[in-house]
Amino acid sequence: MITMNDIIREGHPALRKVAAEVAMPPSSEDKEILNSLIEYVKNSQDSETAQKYGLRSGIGLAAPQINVLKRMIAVHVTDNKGQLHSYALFNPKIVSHSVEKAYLTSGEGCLSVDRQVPGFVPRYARVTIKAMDIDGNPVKVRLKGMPAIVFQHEIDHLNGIMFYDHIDQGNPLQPIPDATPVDR
Ligand code: K2U
Ligand code: NI
Repeated sequence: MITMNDIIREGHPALRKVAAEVAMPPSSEDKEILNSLIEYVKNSQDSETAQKYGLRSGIGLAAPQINVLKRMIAVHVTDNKGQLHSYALFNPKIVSHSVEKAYLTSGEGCLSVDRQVPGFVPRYARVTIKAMDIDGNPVKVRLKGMPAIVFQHEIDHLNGIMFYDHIDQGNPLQPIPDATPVDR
């Protein structure tokens, strides 16, 4: 199982690289890696397991964060209507998005960043994602709110982008004009 020792931290060059597409159909090794990502996110949200293994709670994780430069992400997050969005995906791609922006009012964090970085992160309010599931079947999901934000944070990791790259350093806590605030 993945623990915090397996998660690389900012400064590690892999966090600034572009990850490679995963060949389809997925190999058993790639399926195991993807499974370990979703297992981490679920474990980290189980207080007993998180405490036992010292896991930092996460709602998403991308393969580059465990030094695997392949396009794989896991997301396990409940939206503000209480609907669970749980995905383990290969080669996710934002195929369309709203013009409208949104941002998490609490700002964002990252399992690979051991410090608070205050500031609002502009994201698309709604995204349509195409990807392959763990068995190599095509998936298409339309997301808004917190799940949309998490997917954008994780897909950024596949392109070597960190959440704070999007923050307006001149005025980090300036609410983003014409954007929808999203509460956790
Ligand atoms: O990719 C990661 O490092 C996991 C991130 C995911 C994230 C997505 C969107 C906005 C913030 C973070 C976090 O560490 S998960 C921790 C967390 C948990 C609940 C709400 C926000 C952040
Ligand atoms: Ni992150």
